[in-house]
Amino acid sequence: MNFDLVIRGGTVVTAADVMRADVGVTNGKIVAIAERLAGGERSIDAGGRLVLPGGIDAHCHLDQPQAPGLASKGAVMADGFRTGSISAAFGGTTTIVPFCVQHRGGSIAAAVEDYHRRAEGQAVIDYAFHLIVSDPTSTALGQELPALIRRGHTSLKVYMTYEAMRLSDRQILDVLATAREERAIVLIHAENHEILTWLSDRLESSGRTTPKEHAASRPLYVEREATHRAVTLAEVVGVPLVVVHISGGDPLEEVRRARARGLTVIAETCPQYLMLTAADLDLPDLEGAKAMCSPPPRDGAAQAALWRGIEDGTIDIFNSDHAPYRFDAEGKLRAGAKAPFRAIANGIPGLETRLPILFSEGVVKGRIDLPRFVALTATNNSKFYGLYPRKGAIAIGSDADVAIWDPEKRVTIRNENLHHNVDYTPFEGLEVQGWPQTVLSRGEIVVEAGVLTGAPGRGRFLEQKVSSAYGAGGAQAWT
Ligand code: DUC
Ligand code: ZN
Ligand code: ZN
Repeated sequence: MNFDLVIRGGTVVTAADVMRADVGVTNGKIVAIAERLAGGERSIDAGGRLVLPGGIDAHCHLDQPQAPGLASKGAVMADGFRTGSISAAFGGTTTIVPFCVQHRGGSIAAAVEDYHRRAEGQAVIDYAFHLIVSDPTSTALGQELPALIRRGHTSLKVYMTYEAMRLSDRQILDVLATAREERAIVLIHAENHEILTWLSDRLESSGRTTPKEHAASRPLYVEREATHRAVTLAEVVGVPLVVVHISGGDPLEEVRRARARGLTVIAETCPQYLMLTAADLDLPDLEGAKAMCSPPPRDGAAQAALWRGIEDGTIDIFNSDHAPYRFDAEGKLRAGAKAPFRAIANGIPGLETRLPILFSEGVVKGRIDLPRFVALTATNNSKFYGLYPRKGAIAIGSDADVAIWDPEKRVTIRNENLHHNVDYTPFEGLEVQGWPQTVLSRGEIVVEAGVLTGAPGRGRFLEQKVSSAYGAGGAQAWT
C-alpha cells in the first residue's frame, strides 16, 4: 500500500494506549498504523515526538453577535473563525465547537444560517456548532430544534444566568425534554441568578465595584446550588447533561452524587480554574478584569479539588471557554477605565494555551498519564459531541488530525507569541513544557514549526452524530 504521507518514528498516543508506531495517511484519513510502514509520497520524521490526536476544543466563543444582557455585556468578540481557528491550530487543536446563539425573539434556524455565514471561508480547521437556546418558544422546540438536531446539531446549551439568555427551571425542563426526544445533549451554565444578582446589588450599594468583587458576587455555593438544580432537572427528564466550566470542589461533588444516583452527567473544567485564583482579579487599574470570567477563578483548595477530579475521572473534558475580549474600549473597557465589575465582559482567551497548560501541569508534573491527557482534550469531547471516530482519535478511518508534539520544548507564554486577536493572555509569563511542533488537519500540515501553512477557509463544517452519552444507559424519566 502506498500512502500520501507517513508519520514515522513517533510515539503514538490514544485515549487507551501509548505505542511506538508509524501512521499512514491517504486522502486525509489514517489508513494504517504499524510498527514500520514503508513508502509514502511524503514523510514526517516524528522521532522523539509524541503523535497525538489533534485537540478538540468543544467550548469556545467566536464571533458571537453583540447584544445587551449577555456575558459579553455588549463588548465585541475579538476573534472570529479565522483568528480563533488559527490560534487553536497553533496550540495543537484541530477541531473547534463554538456556540451559535439564538437571541430572544429570534429564530434558531436563522441564527444557524447567520453563523454558517460567519464561518464561511474563515476557518483553518474543522468546526461544529453548539446551539444556545435562549427563547424556547413552541416553534423553537417543536419545529426548529428537531430539524436542526436531525441536520447534525446534536448539542444544545442553556444558561441559568445572564438576563438575556437565562431560562427558568420550567423552560430548561422543556429544552431537556426536546433534547431527550431528539437525542441531543444539553450543556448547562450553572450559576444561581437570584443569589448572584442579590449579592451584586449589595456589593454595588456599598461601593464595592472593582473586579475582585466579581468573585465575591458569585461564590462557589452559587455554582453548587445551580449544579444541584441542573442535575435534578436532568434527572426529572431522564437525559444526559454536561455541566460546563466547573470551578471547584462543591459543584464537582454534586456531579459525583448525581452519578451515584445513576445519572449521566459529564463534567468540564478549564485551564483558568487550575491556574488562576480570585487574587488575579485583585489588581490595580482594572487589570483584574483580564482574569474575569464566570464562574470566577477561586482558590488553592478549589484548584486541588479540580485536580483530584481530573485524576480520579470525575472530570471528563477539558476545554478553554475561550471568550475573546480585548483590554480596550471595544472589549473589557467598553464601559470605561473605571467600569464596575457588572459592566465588564465575562470571559478570557485560551484556545492556544489549553493543551500546553494541561500537558505541562498534568503530564509533565505526573498528575495524569498521556492517555488521560488525550481523553480529556480530544477523545471524550469527540464522543460526547457526536464526532467520534472521525475526530479525536488516532485510528484507522479517522481523519488525520494530528498534533506532533515536542514534549521537551519549554515555552514562556507571552501574548506577543500567540495568534488570537486578543491583546492579552491571563497566562502571561507562565512557563510550560511541551508544545506542538507540527499540526495536521485531514492530512494537511496547517502549522509547521511556528508557521501557518493552512489556508483560512479550508476548515469544514462537521455534522454531529448522537452523543455517546446516550449509550451510557438507563436514565429514567418522570414517566
Ligand atoms: N460563560 C461561558 O460559558 N463563557 C463565557 C462567560 C460565561 O459566563
Ligand atoms: Zn458559561
Ligand atoms: Zn463559555
